Amino acid sequence: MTNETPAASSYKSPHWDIFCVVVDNYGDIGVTWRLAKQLAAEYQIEINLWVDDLNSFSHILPELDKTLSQQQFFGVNIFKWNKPLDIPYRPGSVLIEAFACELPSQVLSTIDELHQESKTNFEQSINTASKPPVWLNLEYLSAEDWVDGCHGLPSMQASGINKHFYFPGFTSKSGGLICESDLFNQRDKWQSSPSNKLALFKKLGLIGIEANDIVISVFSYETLALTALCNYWANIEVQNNSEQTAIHALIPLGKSLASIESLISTPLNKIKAGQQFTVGNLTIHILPMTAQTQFDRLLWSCDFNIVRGEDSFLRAQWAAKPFIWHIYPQEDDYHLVKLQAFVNIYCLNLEDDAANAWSKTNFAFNQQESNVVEHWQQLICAQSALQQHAKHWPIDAKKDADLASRLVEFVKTS
Ligand code: TRH
Repeated sequence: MTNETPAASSYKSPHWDIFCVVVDNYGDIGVTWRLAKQLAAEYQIEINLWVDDLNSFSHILPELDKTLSQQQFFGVNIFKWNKPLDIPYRPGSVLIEAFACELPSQVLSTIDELHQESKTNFEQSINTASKPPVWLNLEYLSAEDWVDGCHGLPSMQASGINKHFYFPGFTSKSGGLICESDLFNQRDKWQSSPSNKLALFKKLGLIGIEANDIVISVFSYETLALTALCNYWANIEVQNNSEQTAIHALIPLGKSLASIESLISTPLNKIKAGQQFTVGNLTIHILPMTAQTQFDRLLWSCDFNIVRGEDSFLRAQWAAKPFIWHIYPQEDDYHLVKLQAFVNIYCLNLEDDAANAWSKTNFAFNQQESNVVEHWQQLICAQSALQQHAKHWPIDAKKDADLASRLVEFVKTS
């Protein structure tokens, strides 16, 4: 170190840094953005969220200015993470790498320097606060059994610093689930009056939805199962030859549209937000992507939600409505193992017929099977049991503490 360069410890502050690489879609930024907002709002922690792709981020935070290298929303400092890093890194008390993203070399060398300083100070019995930040790798959510055994484990890095693996999960021994402290109250208040959902639909420009119509949100990847379901919903009246409640599918711009292209006879590149297509009993409404809080309210407002990935999957559970989870596909169909692990815990206290229909519908949807329609019909027969279960599930799943509060405790004891 030269005389001109101050010691790394002289920059140390109590803030937390969260680094996020947008690998694919919106899940990486979706999860880190939720966590950052909650830590800032509920724990008054200064959060620096470093994101490498502001364009993806702007889909779930429309106010974001993609050209700015630094900006603040909801009390969170958002930094554009250019490679190499062109904003100086100031070590804080916690350093979170989301989903094993590779941290910038500038960050790694700074914490290494802090570690060396703290070792020297310890050897010389000098009492300073020059410890490196608590370093965590925030992992993907899974309901698999092994999560409990791996949560919190340290991994010694070449520099001699421990990095801890933080695993979200559904058990008390895991890292918990992201859930804002007032979320369930807000949801219950919202759902207590149908006028809230109707006002939201109006605000979104959705025309023709009556209070008793069936409204289904669809945020999935491409799958033939969705095509089959939409065809079924469109033709229900014809098949049953009876008066049928109208069905509305609310579909944001994105991957689901490839699966309904044939149904509405409109090429993908001509489908725009705000359009509406009626096919038999089904009306498809095309939505723009909206901010996360509005997306949550949309899930609260629908009768059934089809969600995907990691974050919308959890938000569908918090919505207390029945849902299908289109899990992010992985090599060798490993996602089906993850799906089964979740099905096992979700169905534990669900009566057999409902559990069977729900599980089969989810597997058929994920395996692109057209017999998803048969399972869906069974699922509708078990609707009231499913709805009741969906209402209780969030309390069971959250347990005594959410992810942010467990994380804050974890940091205190690390
Ligand atoms: O976008 P995703 O498919 O992200 C995926 C998964 O997280 C997957 O686990 C991961 O491995 C992969 O990315 C790399 O699905 P997910 O996780 O549901 O994220 C979507 C985010 O977008 C979520 O935070 C909700 C948000 N969203 C909005 O804010 N507004 C919207 O209008 C919509 C449709 C979504």
